[in-house]
Amino acid sequence: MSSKRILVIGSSGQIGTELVEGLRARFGNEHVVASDIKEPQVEQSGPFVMVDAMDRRGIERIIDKYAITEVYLLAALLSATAEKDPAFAWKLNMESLFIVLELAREGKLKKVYWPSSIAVFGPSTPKDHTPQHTIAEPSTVYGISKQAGEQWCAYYHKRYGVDVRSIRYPGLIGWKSAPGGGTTDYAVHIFHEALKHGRYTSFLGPQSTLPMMYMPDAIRATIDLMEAPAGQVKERTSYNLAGFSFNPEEIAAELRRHVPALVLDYAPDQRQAIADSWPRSIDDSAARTDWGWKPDYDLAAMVDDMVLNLRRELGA
Ligand code: AKB
Repeated sequence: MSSKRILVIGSSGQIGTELVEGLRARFGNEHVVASDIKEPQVEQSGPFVMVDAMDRRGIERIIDKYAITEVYLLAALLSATAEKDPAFAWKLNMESLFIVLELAREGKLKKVYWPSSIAVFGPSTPKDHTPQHTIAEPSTVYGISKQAGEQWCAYYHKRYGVDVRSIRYPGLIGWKSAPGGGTTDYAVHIFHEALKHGRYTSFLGPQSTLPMMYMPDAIRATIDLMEAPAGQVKERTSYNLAGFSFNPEEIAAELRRHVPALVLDYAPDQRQAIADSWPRSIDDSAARTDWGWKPDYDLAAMVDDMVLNLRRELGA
């Protein structure tokens, strides 16, 4: 059994719910402490504690109590929610990162994981096969916080030797947990509505192509990056990661293999402008070369697996 002890901060969200499960399967239930200010979405097979990601003393107490060696910090306001309260989004997204980076600098943690996002890119970024290193002028507060966070991660690594690792997630699609506050959330909602009601109104227009990934790939990538030998982790800002890209029309076409009568309507809202500012597809060759990343799922395989599992879950 592993000697590492992991704390996941923000474990009740979309990624946290599945990451905790993945980490517990790999390192043992008792070796992974889940924490959040919200109750978990699923029953816990290991320790869960309530803590605010901005409560440094509370986090330190958990680190001491459970002899934590690694933190995965997932707490954040996502793109759409962050636009409703930019000042709080900046505070939460930055303060929580500083707390764990400082704890690592002080030698209380061996490793830190912090998620970035395709939101670091903006309207002036090349939209197709967006390179690892390119123009990144984000137009959302979420993107600004992720871009600044990436630079802080690189700074703490270079200046203090902090072993912090990061991935720029595309939109993530899974059936085990609900998304909250993102621009890519439609790609999860459409499955639920298609299977329950046979119709969906998309808040993004038909041609809004965005980079996406199936959650099992994202979880595997996250743990693989954290388990890679330090020398292989060459990007200390954050790694581009790609699964597949699609727009609402294309995912509806795939879904119609399972729900032939699916009706798709469009009512674009303020999230459209955010989607328009992001890349259509991502070049993840650095992640492939440095630590062997390769996705298992393409669009069709993801849709088949989502439908199979959600039909069972929903009894639909
Ligand atoms: C969002 O839509 O805000 C997130 C992301 C791409 O970071 N899913």
